[in-house]
Amino acid sequence: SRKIKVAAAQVGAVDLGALKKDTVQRLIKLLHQAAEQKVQLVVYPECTLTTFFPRHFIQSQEELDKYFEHGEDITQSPDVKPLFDEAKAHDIDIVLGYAERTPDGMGYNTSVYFSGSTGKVLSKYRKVHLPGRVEPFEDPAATNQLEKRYFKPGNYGFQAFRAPGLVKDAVKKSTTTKADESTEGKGDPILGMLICNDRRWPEAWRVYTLQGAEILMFGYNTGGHMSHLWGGKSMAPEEAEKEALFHSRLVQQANSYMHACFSISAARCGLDDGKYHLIGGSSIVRSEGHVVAEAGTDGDELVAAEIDLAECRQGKERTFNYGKHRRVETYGLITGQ
Ligand code: CDT
Repeated sequence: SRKIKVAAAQVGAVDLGALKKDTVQRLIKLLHQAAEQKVQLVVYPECTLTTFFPRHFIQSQEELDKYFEHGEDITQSPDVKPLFDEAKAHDIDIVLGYAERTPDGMGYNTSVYFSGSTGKVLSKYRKVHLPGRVEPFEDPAATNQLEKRYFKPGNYGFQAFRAPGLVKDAVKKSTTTKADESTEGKGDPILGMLICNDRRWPEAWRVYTLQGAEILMFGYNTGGHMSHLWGGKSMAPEEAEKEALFHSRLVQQANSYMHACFSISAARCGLDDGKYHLIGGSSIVRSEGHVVAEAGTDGDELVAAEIDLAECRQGKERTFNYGKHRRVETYGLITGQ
């Protein structure tokens, strides 16, 4: 067996004026709960550190920049450093989503994988599938989704990586963090990160699992009342929330099963500024598609479970054995070739 105790750290409402350092204290509180439960890996949401600002049309660059982390190394960002220090002190690996402003001024919707045992960032991912629009709605009262305005599409692709030491009883320890085939299913776990809307795109899961990924991890900010943004029919708020939760669960369970990997999802949720609703539903899903654990609230909540990566072998070696059963000669249209 290859067991790991993992958790999604769901984060409830974060208002527009919330201070990052206060939000980070909430994240640390969740980390301490994780430590008490002997959790080894904690996944935080997308853009965890602030309110989900792409819902607002922000015209001042100075104002906009307050929602971003600047520079190359998030672990040294003064407001956020205490979280990484705590993760290191407790030897817990964390995935943290945040808005990244690079030194050359580009904005990305980013997440990092930080290893508690080494105190280093092992991998960085930048969101590929940016939803929403570049231009705001004409109606000033409308709730926007301006990710395409504030962020560039991620330019790192989907790079799977190893997390050394996470599986305590791994048969063979890897010597690098690169995902390689020689120890697949035996050594340190092979991981991948997605961010929110990416979870709805099977191509992203497939590129990771072609590299042997065993756990996909992602945070999300998913509006409960945003069917207009999808061009969908207008619905009563309760119906729209149910539909949003249904689709969120559906894509996570179906993609976990079809790609024979576990998945951990963490919501930023609740009612920001008392009026912008985001769904909860943070969960841990097994490689056969079953939900192991799921949030019961729309607030700060740790959703933890022990998982056994050996379970992935059923899908990876039988039902969805890529080497034996894929028919790549028929898939050219998917990549536009
Ligand atoms: N943050 C994010 O990617 N949210 C999207 C909703 C977009 S509304 C058009 C999601 O897929 O949940």
